[in-house]
Amino acid sequence: MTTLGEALVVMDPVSRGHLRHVGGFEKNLGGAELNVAVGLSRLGHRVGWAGRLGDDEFGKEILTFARGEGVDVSGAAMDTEAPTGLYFKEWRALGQLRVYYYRAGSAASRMRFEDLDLEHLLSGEILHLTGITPALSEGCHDLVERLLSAANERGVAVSFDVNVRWKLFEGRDPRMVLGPLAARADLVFLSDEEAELLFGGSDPASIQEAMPGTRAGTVVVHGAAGAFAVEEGGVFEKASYPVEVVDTVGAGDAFVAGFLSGRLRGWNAEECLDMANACGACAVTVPGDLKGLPTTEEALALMRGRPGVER
Ligand code: KDG
Repeated sequence: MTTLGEALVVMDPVSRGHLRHVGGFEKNLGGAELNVAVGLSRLGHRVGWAGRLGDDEFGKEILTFARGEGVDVSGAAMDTEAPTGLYFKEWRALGQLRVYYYRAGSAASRMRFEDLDLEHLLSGEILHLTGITPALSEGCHDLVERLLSAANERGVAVSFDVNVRWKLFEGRDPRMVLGPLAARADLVFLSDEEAELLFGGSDPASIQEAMPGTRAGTVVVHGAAGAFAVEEGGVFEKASYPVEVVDTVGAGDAFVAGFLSGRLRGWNAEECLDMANACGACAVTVPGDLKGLPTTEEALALMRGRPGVER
């Protein structure tokens, strides 16, 4: 399967508090779609990530890292005129997280539909996109619309994680941009708040009511307590795994990777949700957006109640 989106350098502060008081940062990598690709690769799947990176040190770092993780990056382009995007995290009092993006005008924001290798992108069973890409620029919005059409026409299933990033919308209404895109995906992932925003409720009944107006065969809503999936066959629910939370950023991507992994293995909705919850739980126990993404063995150990010491 394939994904497309912006990969970023992530600057994780070494201490909590306002960034003006923080003395140093740990350089990590992230970007929702890259996180999903790495997650799927660690779970043993063949996966490609496509995007546009600056032809700079950070772009080269991302490529090398993704290759090392076993992700096919042949769909990645390098831009000599625009940089790789980055963002800073700030952990405020009471664990409140703020992010500061430095990605306006980034290489990824200059992606265009005309430059895509459609054969490559649509060669898998599933194409995974998120609501971050259309928020990057008009060109990226156009790209996602046309890529969705191409996938729909060719019968490639589209997985769409709504992933609202308010700071990227700058006064535009995310509902107007993301609602029509989500309605054309086959599999839609939303957090509780995103379900409220797009479907008018985060309970199964609200989703069931709204689904006939969309193409989606499966809608998955996830929150801290657990997740449910709505399909033609009914509503399936799974509680999340209680773990020690260190960093929640990237948990949604780990969840998506787990669910898609289940799908690719031909599992039913309950089994997919279980895998998704296990992957999300593993991810939040490690700092960084993608460092805690588990292998199949790690996820299964949690699902079977056997995480522990290995000697
Ligand atoms: O889901 C985690 C992502 O949000 C993070 O890795 C960075 O893609 C990112 C974004 O746009 O915030």
